[in-house]
Amino acid sequence: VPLEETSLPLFFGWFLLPGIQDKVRCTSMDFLKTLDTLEAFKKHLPDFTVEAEKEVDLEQYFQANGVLHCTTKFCDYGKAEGAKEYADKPAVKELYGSAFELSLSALFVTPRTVGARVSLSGDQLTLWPADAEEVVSVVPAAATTLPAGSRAHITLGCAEGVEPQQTGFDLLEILALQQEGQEGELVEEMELGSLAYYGKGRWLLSLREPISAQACFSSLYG
Ligand code: 2AM
Repeated sequence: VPLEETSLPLFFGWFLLPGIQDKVRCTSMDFLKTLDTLEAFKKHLPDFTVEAEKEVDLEQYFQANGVLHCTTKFCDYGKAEGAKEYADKPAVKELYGSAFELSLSALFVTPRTVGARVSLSGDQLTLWPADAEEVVSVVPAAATTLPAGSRAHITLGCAEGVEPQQTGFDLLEILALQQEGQEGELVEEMELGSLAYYGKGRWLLSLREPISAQACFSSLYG
């Protein structure tokens, strides 16, 4: 009996190949290392952490775990809504095990998560579930105004006690602000790109050169 007939995975997604995982981790570390030394970051530190700390070491603050990936559909072994329908989609079956080039266009940091925004191509959007942005209770603007694929991201780290799915919500929140016309306060031109501040401890670094990341579309049973 094929495995897919007995159970569904924890999630489907694109899993970064080992070499590019190292590169993305290093880029993210470099960014965090620089960010927490910037005067602008120190100025907004009270937005970032509730504790009356003078400094924060961002590399320590976020915990990374597991293989870097961009979740398409969280199935929770079949318990999540739409899991079976997703697994049965022709595109999912056809492209399972195929290689893709993901484009990482931005890095973002909030008091809860650090992640990379993934800008999906038309091809890649065929694997994107229609309901991914329907998180009205968490980010009200997301479902109505943001295009499909907006939530696509790679979680690079979470603060203690924060669930990984928070990374997607944090990204949607920033994109919803942009959609409303809030450009963010341009803080600094960094080597990697331009850094903008969106209030409440939310930082977005738009990469000058998007990172092209080889990834395999697959699933994790965990
Ligand atoms: P992430 O995609 O933001 O990193 C296993 O927990 C993986 O599934 C993680 O990568 C996690 O978050 C994602 N995940 C967990 N719960 C989820 C949910 N309810 N919706 C979407 N993705 C979820």
